[in-house]
Amino acid sequence: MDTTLLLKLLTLVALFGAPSCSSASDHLIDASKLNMFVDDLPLIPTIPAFHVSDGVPKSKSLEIGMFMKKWKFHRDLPPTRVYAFGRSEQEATVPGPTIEALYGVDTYVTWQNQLPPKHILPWDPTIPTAITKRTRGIPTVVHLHGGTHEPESDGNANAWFTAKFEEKGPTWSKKTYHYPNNQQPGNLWYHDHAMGLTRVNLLAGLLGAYIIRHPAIEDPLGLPRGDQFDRPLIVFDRSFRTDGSIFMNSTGNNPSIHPQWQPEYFGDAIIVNGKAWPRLTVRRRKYRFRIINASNARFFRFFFTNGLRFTHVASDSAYIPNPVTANQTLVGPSEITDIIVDFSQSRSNVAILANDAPYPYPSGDPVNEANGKVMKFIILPYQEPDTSRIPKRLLEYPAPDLSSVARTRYVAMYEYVSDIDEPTHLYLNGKPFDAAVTETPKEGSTEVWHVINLTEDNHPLHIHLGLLKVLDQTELVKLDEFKECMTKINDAVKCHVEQYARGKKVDVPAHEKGWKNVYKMIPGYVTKIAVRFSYIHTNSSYEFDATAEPGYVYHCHVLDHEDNAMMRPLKVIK
Ligand SMILES: *[C@@H]1O[C@H](CO)[C@@H](O)[C@H](O)[C@H]1NC(C)=O
Ligand SMILES: *[C@@H]1O[C@H](CO)[C@@H](O)[C@H](O)[C@H]1NC(C)=O
Ligand SMILES: *[C@@H]1O[C@H](CO)[C@@H](O)[C@H](O)[C@H]1NC(C)=O
Ligand SMILES: *[C@@H]1O[C@H](CO)[C@@H](O)[C@H](O)[C@H]1NC(C)=O
Ligand SMILES: CC(=O)N[C@H]1CO[C@H](CO)[C@@H](O)[C@@H]1O
Ligand SMILES: [Cu+2]
Repeated sequence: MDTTLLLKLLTLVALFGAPSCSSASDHLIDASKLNMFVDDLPLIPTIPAFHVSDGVPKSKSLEIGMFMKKWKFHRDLPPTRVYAFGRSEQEATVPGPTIEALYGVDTYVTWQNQLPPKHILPWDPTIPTAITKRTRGIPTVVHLHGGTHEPESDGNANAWFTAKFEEKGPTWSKKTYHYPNNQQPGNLWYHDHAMGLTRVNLLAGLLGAYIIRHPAIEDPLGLPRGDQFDRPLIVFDRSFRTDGSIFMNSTGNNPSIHPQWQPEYFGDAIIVNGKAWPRLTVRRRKYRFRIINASNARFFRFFFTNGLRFTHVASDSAYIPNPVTANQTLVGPSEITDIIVDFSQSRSNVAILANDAPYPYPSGDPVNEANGKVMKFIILPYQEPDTSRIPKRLLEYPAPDLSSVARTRYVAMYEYVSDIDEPTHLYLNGKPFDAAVTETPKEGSTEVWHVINLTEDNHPLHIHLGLLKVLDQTELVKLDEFKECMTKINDAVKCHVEQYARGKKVDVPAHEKGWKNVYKMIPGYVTKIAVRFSYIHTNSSYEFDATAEPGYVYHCHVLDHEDNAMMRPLKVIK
């Protein structure tokens, strides 16, 4: 290390304090030494997001805090310090309580930051980051992922706040967020979205499920219902030290540029609903599992080791028109897959839910014994009556009207490397987050975006507010030539993208053909998506002002990429 670099690092340490987990205590747990399937799958507490008075559902205001507490991730692990959502410190859980909202009934949430000033994980002040000026405190802000709501309640990355709202980011506008819940029923989740801290705040535990139910149209479908048979499974990966603490490397891959940031976090233990490789005893009948991939960067390709198949009924955001039965499913970070598993079809009394996605996906290391297993289902031996069913038709929403596309855009994904060939940062369209907004869709319009992945990774692209439908995925031929042009002038039209987007076409999997809010962008491909800036279940316009400040964002949902800084503003205009 040269002396200027050393000085720079020492200055940073002096400014921000030594990262809480320095190498001296980095004794990692070997995840493969932990016994699997020894903890029961926890039943995550639910919070109804509405009141019922005289049989009529009414809107509700909730206060939900973020607390530091200890959490047992595994029978044989010491308690782990985490950040947890809950109505009180005692109630708080990892993942946070599942919020159950009702279609058409407003929910108001005051998200309260109750965190002590010093972060339990290392972070990096050299990437674009929320940094407090006057006080100490951990910036947080909550985004309801998949929600159709006003910009002021969207959890803009710069709308962060510290404990007791003592200090606030530049786009902070209100304490109480308003979720109108008047979109299509489906699976959402809430999580931290603070500038440059999202990866560490989620790693610490700030995430939970949010379900919008519309009983009038969902109940007739006859799918499995109730807390026991309809359950979120929130899956993420973590590594631990022998003292139980979460391990995140405090040394970056380019420490002279970014002392701590690394391009992808991978943990070796797979956690479901807050327990490492849990087990669940199930009856021989159908269950619905809403699986949320809340990993920073790990993709999962789920399958059952005993060959048991499952049926997709929805993805993130919305139901699909017809059920799709499969034996495996690839779930990218922040993607949600909503499946029915019929354990009466199981030939054995045990089914292991496993994962075989390489990491980073798709060209990284193969899974090992530890991260290749997810959880175990113990299936009771006797058949039992099951009145739930999987109907032939689910809920269908109109396809995008491609004859009236308002605008075509190109979104190119770039990764930049240092002279030691290690990634330093990633940008969309070659622009940092704080460059002037370039994506300004008209409220009510449908656009077509060509997403051009010029990197080696698969990036799950997530768009706030707008819903997307994948149209096609086409391989780029003569990639080096095209990339050279793009690297020079960063203009897909002038670089004649249409002359390069002529390679293999990859089919969109049947269960991902519906409306989504995030999709995996294959490296070396152009993925064409229709993006709709209106509701999909009705032709009425938004019931809020989507054009208000601070606007929305779109970004890669590999959290380590999003933080540095694969995120751009998105401003809806009239
Ligand atoms: C932490 O990251 C540094 C830099 O990439 C690497 O050399 C080191 O092996 C990592 N430590 C662990 C425990 O993974
Ligand atoms: C979860 O999401 C991460 C990043 O968003 C992705 O890398 C990972 O593959 C996903 N895992 C599963 C099981 O879907
Ligand atoms: C799933 O089915 C396909 C063919 O239908 C087969 O090629 C694949 O090996 C199966 N995967 C698993 C995990 O059983
Ligand atoms: C919305 O408009 C389209 C085209 O005008 C029409 O076909 C459709 O029935 C309308 N949908 C609803 C829910 O009114
Ligand atoms: C356009 C481009 O550079 N694409 C890259 C995408 O990722 C693959 C590897 O998965 C690379 O080979 C391509 O160069
Ligand atoms: Cu990414």
